[in-house]
Amino acid sequence: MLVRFGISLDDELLQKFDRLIHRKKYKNRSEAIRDLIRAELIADEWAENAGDRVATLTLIYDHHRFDLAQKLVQLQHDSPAQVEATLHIHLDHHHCLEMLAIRGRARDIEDLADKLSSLKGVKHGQLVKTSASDAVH
Ligand code: NI
Repeated sequence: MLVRFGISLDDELLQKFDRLIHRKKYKNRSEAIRDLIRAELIADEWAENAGDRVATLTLIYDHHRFDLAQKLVQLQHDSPAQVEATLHIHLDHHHCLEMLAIRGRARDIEDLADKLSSLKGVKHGQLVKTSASDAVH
């Protein structure tokens, strides 16, 4: 069931919001507001450490770094979070890009992402926390 409701806000704030959603290619305010609400609900879901969560981690690393590939794999095996799939791309002579789909408890996923991202030779790590649960859609 679709429910309509009104929002009162400052006209300057509304102009800023309209410029933002135009840049982000939203067709209308309703869809933009729905996505903002979902993002907050997902953040709230992740704040609880109960239940299954799902995320992707993207890493860029220097594969010439001694032992790095082995450490990355070891940490994944040791984690209570489950790495469901990985995608590895040999970007150039020095760099690998790796994407990991991870499932598990929120803190276990964050802990694994922090450990992998902070290894020497890992140049960038970005964790995207998401959700497909009924609680947020
Ligand atoms: Ni590679």
